[in-house]
Amino acid sequence: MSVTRLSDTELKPLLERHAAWRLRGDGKAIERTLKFADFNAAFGFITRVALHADKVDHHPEWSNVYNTVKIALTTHDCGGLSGRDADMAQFIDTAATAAGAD
Ligand code: H2B
Repeated sequence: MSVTRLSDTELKPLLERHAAWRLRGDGKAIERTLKFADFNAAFGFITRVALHADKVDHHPEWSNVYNTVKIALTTHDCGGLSGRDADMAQFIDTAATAAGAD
């Protein structure tokens, strides 16, 4: 399926709306680090995001060490950021707040 890469003009409001996310150096991904109370809370969050990611067929690049989850969002199909990353950032921000993440 073809996915369109966001233009710089479209990228600006995305970054403003999702203040916890930073544009990666190469401009092809946004990144966020989340800290939870403990591993249980972190893994619960990971599980909810994973099930959603599989449902919408858009998968984060991430790592987990105990209560810390690092996430990068990018769209492989267009080699950069697309509306799918904006939608995923929105889902993650809501799930993170619900799970009490910093
Ligand atoms: N996830 C991400 N992050 N980017 C993609 O382009 C992508 C994906 N493409 N998950 C999907 C799967 C694609 O490979 C399958 C075939 O639909």
